[in-house]
Amino acid sequence: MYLWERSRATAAFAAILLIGAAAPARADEVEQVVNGGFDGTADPFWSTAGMPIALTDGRACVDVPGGTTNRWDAAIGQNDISLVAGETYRFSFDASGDAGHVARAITGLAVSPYDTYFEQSPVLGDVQHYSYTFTASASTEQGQVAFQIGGSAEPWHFCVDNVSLVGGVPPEVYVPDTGPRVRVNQVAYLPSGPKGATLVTDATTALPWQLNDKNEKIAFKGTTTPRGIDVSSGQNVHTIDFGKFARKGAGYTLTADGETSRPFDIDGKAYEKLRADALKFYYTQRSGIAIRDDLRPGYGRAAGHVDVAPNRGDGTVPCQAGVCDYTLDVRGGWYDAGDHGKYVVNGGISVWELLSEYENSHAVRKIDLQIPESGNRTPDILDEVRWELDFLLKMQAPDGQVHHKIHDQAWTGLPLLPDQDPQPRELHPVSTAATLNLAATAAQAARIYAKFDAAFAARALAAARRAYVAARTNPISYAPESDGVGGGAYNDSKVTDEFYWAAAELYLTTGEKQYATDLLASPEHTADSFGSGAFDWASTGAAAKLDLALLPNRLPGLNTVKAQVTAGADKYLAIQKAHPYGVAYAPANNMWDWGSASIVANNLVVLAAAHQLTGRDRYRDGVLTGLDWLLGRNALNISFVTGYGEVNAQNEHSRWYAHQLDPALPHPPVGSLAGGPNSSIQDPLAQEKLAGCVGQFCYIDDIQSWSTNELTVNWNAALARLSGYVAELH
Ligand SMILES: [Ca+2]
Ligand SMILES: [Ca+2]
Ligand SMILES: [Ca+2]
Repeated sequence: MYLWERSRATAAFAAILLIGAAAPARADEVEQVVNGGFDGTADPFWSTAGMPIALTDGRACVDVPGGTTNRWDAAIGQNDISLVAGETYRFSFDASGDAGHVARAITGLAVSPYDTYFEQSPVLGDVQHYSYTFTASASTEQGQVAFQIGGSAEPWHFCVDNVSLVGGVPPEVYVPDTGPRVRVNQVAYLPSGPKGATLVTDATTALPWQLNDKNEKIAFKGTTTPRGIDVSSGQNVHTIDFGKFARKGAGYTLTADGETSRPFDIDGKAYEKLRADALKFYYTQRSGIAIRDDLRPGYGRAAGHVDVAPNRGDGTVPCQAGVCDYTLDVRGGWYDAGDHGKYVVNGGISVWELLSEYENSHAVRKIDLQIPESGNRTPDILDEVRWELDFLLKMQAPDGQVHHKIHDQAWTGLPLLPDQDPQPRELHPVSTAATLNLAATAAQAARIYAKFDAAFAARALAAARRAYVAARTNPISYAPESDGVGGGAYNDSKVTDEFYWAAAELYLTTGEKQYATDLLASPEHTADSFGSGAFDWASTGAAAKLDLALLPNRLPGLNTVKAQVTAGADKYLAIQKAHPYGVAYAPANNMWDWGSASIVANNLVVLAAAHQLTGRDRYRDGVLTGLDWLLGRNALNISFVTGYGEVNAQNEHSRWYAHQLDPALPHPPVGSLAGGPNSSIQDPLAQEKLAGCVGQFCYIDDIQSWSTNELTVNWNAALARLSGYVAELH
């Protein structure tokens, strides 16, 4: 089995929402709320101190005090609610409030540990009816329905009426809105590149299609190629090839079978912006520094985890109990994903891929990322990666091994800005994988940063050598799968690939024979490293081979490594050719992995490497065709990149880009790559809405779906390198 998943604790509840959807009544529906209409009295509802309930026109109203911090600092609710695990409930109410204010409506446990079983945070205005359904997975007689309305700087007015929690409601069936049946890259095709589209249809014989320009004049036409049933989606599909049309322009559409696609451009410019946006993503992921609003309008925030309350801070972090007797200063680095954890193995692969983009591109050195270090004499991409490298170096233990990760003691809820996280922080045990991640990336950094900061380069190389020796001394310290409370486990018990990768980077930097000897003796050297997915945080053999193949070195028998890279690329090309959506990824049994969008992107990076190695057009064309899937030519008709394409992912799971939960917070920044379809749907929301999903359909753009729709530093590194390659093609 392919090791990909960040094992995580599963939440103890399931939730589903449908605004305004009235489920059909059933005989066994039971009202759980007493006096939800506030008839003559507010009893048995309670409210927090200093905020008495007034009955106004038969509704319950309160003057919410200003100056509170948390949503739960001001609330109205009712206790003694009964919930039965597995039952579906409809939670509904009428609410109003001063425009723009938010009520967090919850069903949860009224006693410690105050679990939340369901929550929604509608933005209020004039009176509106709200209705949601969810399925309880815990049984209790001590449930609670509440409206949490604190957290506002200024006072405001809130009213609620007709509060209802009805049990025995049939669950809603979720049907995604997939728009027109003609599926295209919603961003842009390169004028000189291939241009493919996919038509979903019942027809089994060829159909005419036409390309229209922005004035709706026919620019080109042809007939479709029937492709039968696509395994990855279960759909009957045709493909459309308009690659011979090469006229630049904006606002083109494709029409076939009575359906017209979403608009797209024929132009390469978008990819220059995308490559920069994909890199700019890292600044707003930074820990340990205030994010400047002048550099990222709408994203400014206080520094996270710098030892200012309520943060416990990352300045003197102890280990988990019994793990070590020292503390480390591990401030800085990037937050890994939508949580506040920092993980060496995921940071390591991200650093590698971004530095790899740097080593393979001259143009990227000139890109202004609008970060505090812009305008100094170091390329911004290196300044940004340095923020993470300094953190990785701090994670090295006194004996040369490296701590696997540092994160909160317990999982936190959403939304939660980094500087508001109250959880204690802990270092987790050292691991061989983390130690080798530092060896690989610090060795890579040593050769790249030497001309900008010789002292740093020397320090990095010394740390890399020390880590490599420490890993050889401790070769089987595996991070356990069970260590997934408060942060992802990132467990990996196969580290021959990490040993190979570290030896490769040390060899490329130093040219020393000892590292060549280790490379040639490694079982990875002759193994096929190009599996269903090429490389990721747990599988680094292919990453090493790309660097050995592309960078100057004198490794004996190097041609066999180059041949492995092109053989891997040929395998992905063959998969793509057979795929009617042009995907260079065909997981066994159509079980799409966690983070599939980044797996697709990284397989395309292998094609790009083969293009660099051989100059053959078919690899370049494969990259471009594969890109189309990420940007809208897919079963869901959605671009997995925020801000790119007419319909794009914008509610990725994050504690601070949590606009879906709090309108005062932003969406994820443009250029964020969503996780993408994940057949295992580990989160409760996906389990509710996507049960029984086929391949490509196992995705939902909802902030609660952390297993299909998170964002991470390693996934964006794949997008950055891929879009960087594409940006330089035209
Ligand atoms: Ca009433
Ligand atoms: Ca700079
Ligand atoms: Ca591994």
